[in-house]
Amino acid sequence: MTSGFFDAVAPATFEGPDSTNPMAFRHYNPDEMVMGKRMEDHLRFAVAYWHSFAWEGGDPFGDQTFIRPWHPQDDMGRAKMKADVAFEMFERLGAPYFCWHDADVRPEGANLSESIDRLNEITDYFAEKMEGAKVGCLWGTANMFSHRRWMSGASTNPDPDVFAYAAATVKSCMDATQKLGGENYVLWGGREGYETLLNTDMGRELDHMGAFLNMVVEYKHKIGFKGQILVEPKPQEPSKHQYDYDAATCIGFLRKYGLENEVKLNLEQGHAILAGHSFEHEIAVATSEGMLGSIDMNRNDYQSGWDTDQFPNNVPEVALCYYHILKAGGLGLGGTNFDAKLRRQSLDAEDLIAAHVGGMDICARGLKAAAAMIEDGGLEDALSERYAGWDGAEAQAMLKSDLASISERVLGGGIEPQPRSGRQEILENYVSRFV
Ligand code: XLS
Ligand code: NI
Ligand code: NI
Repeated sequence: MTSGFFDAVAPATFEGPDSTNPMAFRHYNPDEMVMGKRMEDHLRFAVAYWHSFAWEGGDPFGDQTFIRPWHPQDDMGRAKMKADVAFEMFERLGAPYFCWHDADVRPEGANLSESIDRLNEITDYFAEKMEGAKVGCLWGTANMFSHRRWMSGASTNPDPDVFAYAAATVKSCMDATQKLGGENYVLWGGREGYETLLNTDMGRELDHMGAFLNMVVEYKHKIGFKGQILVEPKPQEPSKHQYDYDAATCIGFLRKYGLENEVKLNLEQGHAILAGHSFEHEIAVATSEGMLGSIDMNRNDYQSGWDTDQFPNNVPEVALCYYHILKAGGLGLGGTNFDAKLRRQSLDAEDLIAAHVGGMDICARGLKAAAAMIEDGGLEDALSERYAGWDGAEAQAMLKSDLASISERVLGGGIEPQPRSGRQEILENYVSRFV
């Protein structure tokens, strides 16, 4: 028996590029082979439990707009009803994965022990539903930013009791992620930062965050968790400044605390925009360091200055992201998570399905375009040609040389560099042929 929530919505199926059915996939065809691999296995889509089922449609100027049968979310019975609906949606979409925080799957308990009991109870319920279903857990995480106890940070809190509470919370969420066969565990530090430097000892807080992450890695090995540990950069919001500012900052942090071989990055388009980057840039930074873990493929509005978490709708942008991902060998254990929410006026069950169908389709189209560019090889050829000078033995030797000898060679040999075109417009025109 189903919950009935989606009864009025037809199941999403693949109908091909010419379909005019708004609820059908035109590009996402899970079994279609792209560069020798099933499309589903490239994209590894995940639904975010928090935005799709727990978020109630509030914004800073108004509260709840969504009225769902599982509201208010303060009761375990209704948490199970929410899970029933969530798993129905995963199946309808053919979504291979979902992601969750402790706070969106269970109501907060009177104390940590009750909160953990509830987390265990609801994730046991998930585990039952996952038996025989095709959906898996891409990642789990702890919400250490909503409750007032986290207002001054979790691992970076000036109060050691909050650090301890955070450690116990993350342990419980890692245990639950492992129980669900999760392929990754994510840490996003929305309150790991500051509101004002007047009350903040930044060096000390960073040391605490580094120590905390080392404990997470130690615990991963202790319990034999086979997944990846990922941190998710975001420069600000909700804090004025967050320490995990962007991919480059996170990589520096991981190296400083000896975690560069243990922790990778979960990158999000909206966070890239807030940091003044493109998503493509963040992905290129991570792949150039071998540290791409997974992606949150939700976009920001370019004007609002908030993390608006909209479903992706821009094929050229998405295509270039997958281009870098494919070039780096794919998402591996990571996936494409829609950390995306409906607009608060999109009230209907149909809106929820349509949003995911559209997002999945845009990504599929982007992936196909990216694969076509890789197979054609035009961009790679242009790169090889641009850097060809470095293939020579003399150029390579120079990298191990020193300023004085190089200077001698330049002055003695009369080296006179001749500028060459970067051919940007030609390359942009090339990309337009595929997207
Ligand atoms: C918030 C983050 C969050 C993480 C998981 O901006 O994107 O949703 O992905 O805590
Ligand atoms: Ni976000
Ligand atoms: Ni995210």
